[in-house]
Amino acid sequence: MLTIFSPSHRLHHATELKDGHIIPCFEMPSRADTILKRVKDMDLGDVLAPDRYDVSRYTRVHSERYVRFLQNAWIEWLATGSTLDALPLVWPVRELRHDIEPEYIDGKLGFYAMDAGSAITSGTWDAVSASANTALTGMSRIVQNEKVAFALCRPPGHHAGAEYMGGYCFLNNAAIAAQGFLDAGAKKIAVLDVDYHHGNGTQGIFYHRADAMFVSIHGDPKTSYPYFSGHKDELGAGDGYGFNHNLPLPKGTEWDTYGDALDQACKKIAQYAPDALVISLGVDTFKGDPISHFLLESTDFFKIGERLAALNTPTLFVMEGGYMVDDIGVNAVNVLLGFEGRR
Ligand code: OKP
Ligand code: ZN
Repeated sequence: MLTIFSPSHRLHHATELKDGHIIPCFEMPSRADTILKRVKDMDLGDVLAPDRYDVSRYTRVHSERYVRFLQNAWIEWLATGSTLDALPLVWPVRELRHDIEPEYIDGKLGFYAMDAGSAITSGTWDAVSASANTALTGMSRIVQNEKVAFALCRPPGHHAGAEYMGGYCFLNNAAIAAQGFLDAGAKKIAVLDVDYHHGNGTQGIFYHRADAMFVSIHGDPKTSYPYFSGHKDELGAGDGYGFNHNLPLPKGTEWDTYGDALDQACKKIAQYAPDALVISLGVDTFKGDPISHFLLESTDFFKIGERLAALNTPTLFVMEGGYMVDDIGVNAVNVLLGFEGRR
């Protein structure tokens, strides 16, 4: 299968707060490089650079003012005299005002963020736009009759909502690609999110819509990030009611339980019969992942790919999380090899 990859991902390398210390983000450049190396070592197929796309492709799922914020944030941050990572420190929770965009960057950062895990740096815009373009290029190849493609996106996207960043995500690559399929003529699209963390951003973007089904298998939000979405009773709203399905699983989940949930998810998707399928591919479900709590083995990732191939639908894999840097190449590519019937 084709892989789409841009070295521009390296322009985003940020820090995060952990236990009172500022450390390099778990979401680091070596992740994508490790996966690319494995793609090449296993001869998965050709590796292409992404095409360029206009920001109007991103504003199909994000608000214009949010995309403008992402483009300008670093310059506005520099203008305050700061030179290190731009991190939010104040958020408009509950009864605080959500309707007025602050003029000052410190306020804007909180206004457009769900957490403090998504620092903006000098290269963030270039990296996140290349990441979205990577997903769009994979989508476009499938529209041109490729059966499957792997968008090796970094930074990831599934926590980014219509108007917010969070969880290392800025532009929602999977949602931008899914909307791209619809704009290219697809009538129905499904996004299946197998990252350990609930894809709150993708869910929110399509929550009111019947032309995009969102299904997610993830750590129960009662005990896992992002904590405030991903429960079973989130079924969609309005026209979108019945087109959103969450399958939260407890910490410590192993393949048997995971495989059952994957079967259920695939059944929902098969009933929906989408014209194309987008997989938010996180491999942080691995037993050794430093920030997640499932116990999948490297060989289990083949089985995920095999199950997805059985849906017999044009499929775009979009890379999301996975933080055990040495193993993520093997685990991510095992899904793709499983999909191709190679193992
Ligand atoms: C992004 B993706 C845990 C901190 C959690 C954010 C996690 C974002 C995960 N100690 N910080 O879904 O893999
Ligand atoms: Zn994750």
